[in-house]
Amino acid sequence: MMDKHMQRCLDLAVQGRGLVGNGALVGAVLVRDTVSIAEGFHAGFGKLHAERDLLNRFTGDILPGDVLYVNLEPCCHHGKTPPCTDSILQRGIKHVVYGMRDPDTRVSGHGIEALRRAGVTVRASRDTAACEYVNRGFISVRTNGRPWITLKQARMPDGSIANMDGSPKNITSNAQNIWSHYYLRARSDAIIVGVGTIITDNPKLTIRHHEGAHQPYRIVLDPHLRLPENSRVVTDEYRERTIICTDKNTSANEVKKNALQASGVRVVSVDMHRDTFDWAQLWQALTAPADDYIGMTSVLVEGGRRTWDLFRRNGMMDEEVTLVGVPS
Ligand code: AOF
Ligand code: ZN
Repeated sequence: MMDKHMQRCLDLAVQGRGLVGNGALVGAVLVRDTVSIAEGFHAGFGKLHAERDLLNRFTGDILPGDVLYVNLEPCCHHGKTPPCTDSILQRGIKHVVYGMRDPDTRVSGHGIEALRRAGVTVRASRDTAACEYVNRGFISVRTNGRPWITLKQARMPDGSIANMDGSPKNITSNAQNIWSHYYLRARSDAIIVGVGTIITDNPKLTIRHHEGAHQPYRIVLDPHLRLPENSRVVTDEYRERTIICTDKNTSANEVKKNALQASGVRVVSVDMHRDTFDWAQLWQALTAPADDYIGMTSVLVEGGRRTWDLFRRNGMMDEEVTLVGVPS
């Protein structure tokens, strides 16, 4: 069983999913005599960090026995906000329990050191694995320079995914769809598909069956800009969350590219090596914040077959989930 205060930090942290961009999901709880007396979380890119959010809301005095729980090591750098370690020390917090070290090289261990040097007792939680799992995307971007990648595939028990005439099969049941919206889409910042999937299925790629979830970015790998301009991902209410990745050197039609951009869709141009995007450029374009784009840390690759193969062949995956349909 997880420590209940660290569990609460994680429950608060995930409220930032889809809002923190390429940053960390962080929640904080202030505990007095085993009872939580204040909470905070990192609610969005550029917004207050969890510890400052908590200390802003809690206006009372800190007592010497109070313990601050936070699922990520408090930061000690000047980023978009000032260091959390400063606010912890200024308010006189004497005990901190942290869930995991911060993989960001500006922090990694220095936050813990800064607090200890100032006389704060700093203890690592025993729930590190759970904390790292919640921030697997953030860790991946900071340490591997790419998002956490989940491949999601659906197939029949015999391995087939299409009918004899090549048209897609309806494989998954309603229950499986609800499950994958909840456990896969709602836990990913983005869904990736190849343009072929858009042309044949015209999917929505939104999260349904899940009240209150964020809507993920929808990334279409489309080297030659073949995407139909009337597809759902470029016309629906979430089109500003659609990102089309094209070949930087393509002769594809500038008029179409401009029209897509004008409708709010983001078009990212990346070098290609034969039929493969330059991965480093692709991940940089997708994870790095730019202008009003906040980046991301996790992707769900939903197909089709060529796209799965591309990711597999290049070792671009961290986990693979297969839903197996029931023959009718
Ligand atoms: C914390 N508490 O709630 C978060 C932390 O550009 P900034 O200022 O948002 O800094 C981003 C870095 O700060 C991020 O890479 C991670 O190291 C840390 N995030 N730290 O103490 C928080 N979100
Ligand atoms: Zn901070």
